[in-house]
Amino acid sequence: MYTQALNEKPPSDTAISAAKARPEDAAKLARFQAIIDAEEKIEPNDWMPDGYRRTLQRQISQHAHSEIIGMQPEGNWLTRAPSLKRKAALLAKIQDEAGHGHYLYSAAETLGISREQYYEQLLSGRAKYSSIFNYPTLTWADMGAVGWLVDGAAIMNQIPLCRCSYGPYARAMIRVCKEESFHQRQGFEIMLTLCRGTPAQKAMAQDALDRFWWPVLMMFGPSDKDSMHSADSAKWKIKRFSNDELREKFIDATVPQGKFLGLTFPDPHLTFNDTTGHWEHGPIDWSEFKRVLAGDGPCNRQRLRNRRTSEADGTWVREAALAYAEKRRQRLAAAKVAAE
Ligand code: FAQ
Repeated sequence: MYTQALNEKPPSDTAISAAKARPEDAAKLARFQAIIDAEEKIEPNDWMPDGYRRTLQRQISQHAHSEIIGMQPEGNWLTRAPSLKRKAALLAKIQDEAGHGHYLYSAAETLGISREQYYEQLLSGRAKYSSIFNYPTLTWADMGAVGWLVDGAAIMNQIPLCRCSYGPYARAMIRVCKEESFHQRQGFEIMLTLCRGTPAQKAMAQDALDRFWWPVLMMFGPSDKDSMHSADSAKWKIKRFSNDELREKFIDATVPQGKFLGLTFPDPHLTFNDTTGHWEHGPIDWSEFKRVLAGDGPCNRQRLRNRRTSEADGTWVREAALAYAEKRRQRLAAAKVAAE
């Protein structure tokens, strides 16, 4: 239960596909890879190796679960937003995240697993969702930090996914990225307002950065040497950049923004390397990442409990909708018989 643990490194999906390949599949596999190498899209009805399908089912559904669970940390501040304007913006952002979850479940369903099965994987604790959503949002400044940093990291990871080889995922990402960019800006604007406010407000913004910085860096996933899926995902052009490359791009983009805010980063080793032109960071505490994935982060239990409660509370709505659809179907069928 609650397991998000890192699994043992399995045999690579390419290796499994190759081992299982029957002679007639070799030609299909070659054709499949040629489509990908030519930068064309794989569509739901196209032939694809099992490993490609499983990778996408896993990644897209985890991504969808992240959007849905990711509504909770911000939902925590809806009733305490400091003004009507802030409340309206936060509400709209959270609704956008729900929309992203649903586009992503739709994309994942095209791979042969139903939305109900994906929900079941989440609710039973078998499926992962992004580690970042297991951290609490303690102050209003966290709404700034989530938008600025969490959505900022999400965009960095998702812009390349707009070019992912699987058509439905790539297309869903285009709208998601447009909305995430807006979320990032509203978060940065909350931080800017706080940093230009009273010393107490600026201290609140600094505290939010201090608590979110390292967990946000972990969002990009394990370092490349420990990333078990990256090799296959790169070959299949699902991933265009490695976890470490995206983490570095994010740090390079974000450090100047933090400096503009007049904030400091909670990393004494953060230094600009003039030779490489990149910021270098101190060691990431991967034991914390593993702990959170294993279900022992600050909010893992609460997040899943809330999700299960919402699912149970919504049962009557789903049942009523199905009963209404059935009545309507019967009425239309009866009207058709009467008209004949
Ligand atoms: N948390 O071999 P890799 C958002 C797992 S959306 C939890 O490197 P991969 C919007 C990984 O699944 C945020 N688990 O794996 C928003 C795998 O486990 P598995 C979500 C993680 O797939 C903003 C294992 O570790 N975004 O924020 C994490 O090649 C504000 C080995 O890792 C996406 O899902 C993690 N951070 O690369 C919403 C983007 N990192 O499955 C609300 C799409 C790794 O074998 C408010 N996903 N793991 O059991 C991806 O790009 C990739 O899946 C990575 C991981 C980069 C996350």
